[in-house]
Amino acid sequence: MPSALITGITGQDGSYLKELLTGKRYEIHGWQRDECDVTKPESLRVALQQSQPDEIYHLAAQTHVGQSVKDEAATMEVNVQGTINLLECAREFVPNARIFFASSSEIFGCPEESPQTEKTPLNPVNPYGVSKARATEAVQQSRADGVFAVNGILYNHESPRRASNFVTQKICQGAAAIQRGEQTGLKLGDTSAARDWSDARDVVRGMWQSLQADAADDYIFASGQLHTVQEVIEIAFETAGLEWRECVEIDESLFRAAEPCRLVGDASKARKVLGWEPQNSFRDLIVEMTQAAMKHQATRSR
Ligand code: GDR
Repeated sequence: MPSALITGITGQDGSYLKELLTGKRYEIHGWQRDECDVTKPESLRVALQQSQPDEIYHLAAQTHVGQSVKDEAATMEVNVQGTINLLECAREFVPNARIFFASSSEIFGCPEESPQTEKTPLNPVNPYGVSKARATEAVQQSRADGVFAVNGILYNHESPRRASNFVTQKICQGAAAIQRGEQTGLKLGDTSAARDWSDARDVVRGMWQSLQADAADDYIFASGQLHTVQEVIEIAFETAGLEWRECVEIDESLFRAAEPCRLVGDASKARKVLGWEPQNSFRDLIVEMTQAAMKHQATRSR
């Protein structure tokens, strides 16, 4: 029976990955921060020695871009030092383990080219992007030293399990709450911002596929399509049967100091080498998230 260790197992991606690997009969070891802290090498050592995983999925991170501006030190500690600690401990105590690292499109920031490929130069524009860029390079260094270490360069990916501080879920849950009369309006930042959004369940499948390949490499997982926050609003409010113009308010305090530009990914390599095939479309995903939010809120208020 293969075994896998997932850091950040309670997050959106960790929870879907756990289900995917359970279905493939893996023995799963998961860490939440209170059980094992990647910023503490000693706790990592104990956890790795005890679990002896064949595959490690390193998903634990400070994942909120806006928060990284407010707390740069903590973002660097968890995202950079935590990843380096994990790579070093794994090399020492489970040298044959295959490692997946959840990198991010934010490493490209304002890139020279669009769409981006695995060869696009890194140019992050916020502390989160800088932290993921440094960790991505640490993973590449580890690979050069002989470790099977993969960077999955993940563009935005969403699902009904997305936390509500990310914009798609904020909008879908907001529309559902307004429809139920629990909320009167929804305040948002820059609605002209555009992103390349995929379904988290498609991305998680790619994570697993990348560790089954013959050799370790970097892979972009993205839809290849740019959509705006405004499009998310229109789909979610239409699904909830509401007129968005009557509900959405722009709040300039929610604008970010530095927005990345034209972050859209070319996932040809993942498709060709790994046979990765995303299944869900942007529109269907936002409809599903809104319907799930309406159902969840209805159940909660019963
Ligand atoms: P992002 O996701 O920063 O791209 O990072 P987020 O959903 O937070 O923002 C997407 C865009 O929406 C704009 N926006 C708002 N965002 C939030 N959170 N709240 C608002 O009210 C709001 N109004 C407008 C933002 O300015 C931005 O342009 C996600 C995370 O999952 C990262 O961990 C991951 O690495 C990247 O995606 C790829």
